[in-house]
Amino acid sequence: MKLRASRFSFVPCLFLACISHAQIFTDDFNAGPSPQWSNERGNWTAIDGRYDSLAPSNNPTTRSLLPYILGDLSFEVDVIGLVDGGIWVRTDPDSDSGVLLVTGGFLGMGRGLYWHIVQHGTYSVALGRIDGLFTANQNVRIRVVVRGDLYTAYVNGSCTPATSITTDLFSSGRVGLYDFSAQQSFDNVVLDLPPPIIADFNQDGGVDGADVQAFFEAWENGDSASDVNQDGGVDGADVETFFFAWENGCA
Ligand SMILES: [Ca+2]
Ligand SMILES: [Ca+2]
Ligand SMILES: [Ca+2]
Repeated sequence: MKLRASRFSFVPCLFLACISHAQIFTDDFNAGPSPQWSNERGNWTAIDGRYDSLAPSNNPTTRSLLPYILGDLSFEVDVIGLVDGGIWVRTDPDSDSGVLLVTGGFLGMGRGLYWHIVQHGTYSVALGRIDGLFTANQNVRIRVVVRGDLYTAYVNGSCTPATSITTDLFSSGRVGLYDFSAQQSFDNVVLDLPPPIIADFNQDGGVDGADVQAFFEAWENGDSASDVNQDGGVDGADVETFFFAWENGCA
C-alpha cells in the first residue's frame, strides 16, 4: 500500500499536549536545593538560584543524587558555564557504580560530551566521545534518556541524539549531578519517565519510511503498539500523532 503524510491533517496538540503525565521531580534551586539531593560528595549548595559544588573534584568525583531508583528515565538540566561536570544515571553510590555523562571534561578543554561506565569506583575510558558541540562557558540544556540498555544524550531540545552508548551492566539506579569546575553550575532539573517512542516505530534508531510501514501494519491490525497517543484506542488520532512526530524527526 502507498501511504503519504499529506493524506492527513496534523494537529500539533496531539503530540505535545495530549501525551502528558506528572514529572517525577523538578528543582529550579531558587529557594535552595531540594532536601532530596544527597550532597554525597562536593559540598553542594544553591548560589543565585543555581546548584553548584563548592569543592569540585574528579578524585573522588563529586556527586549529588536523587533518591529515586529508576530503570528507564529522562533527566534534563541546564548546564551553566559548561566546562567540566556531568550527569550520573543508574548509579549505585554504595558500590560506586553507574554511568556518567561528562559535559566538557578533559581538564576543562573539552567542548563536547562523552560517557564513563563506572564499576566499583573504576572508570572506563571516554566512550561515545563527540567534540565541537559547545563553546567554552556556554549555557546549554542537556537531556539524558535511558531506555533498556541504551543511554542517549540530547542538546538544546534537539530530536537528534548527540551521543549514545549501550551497556547491560546496570538495570536501574539513581540520577544526579557531577561538578569538576568552579565555573560550571546547574539549574532547572526535570526528572521524568522517557518520552514515548512514536516515530521510530520499529525502534531501529532512525526515523524513515520503514517506520511508516511498521506503524500501519500494526495500526491496521489494531495492535495496541499503534496506540501512540496512549488513549487506549487505535484510531485516526493515532495516525495524526504518528505523522506529527514522524515529520518532525523526533523518535
Ligand atoms: Ca534557578
Ligand atoms: Ca525506525
Ligand atoms: Ca490512541
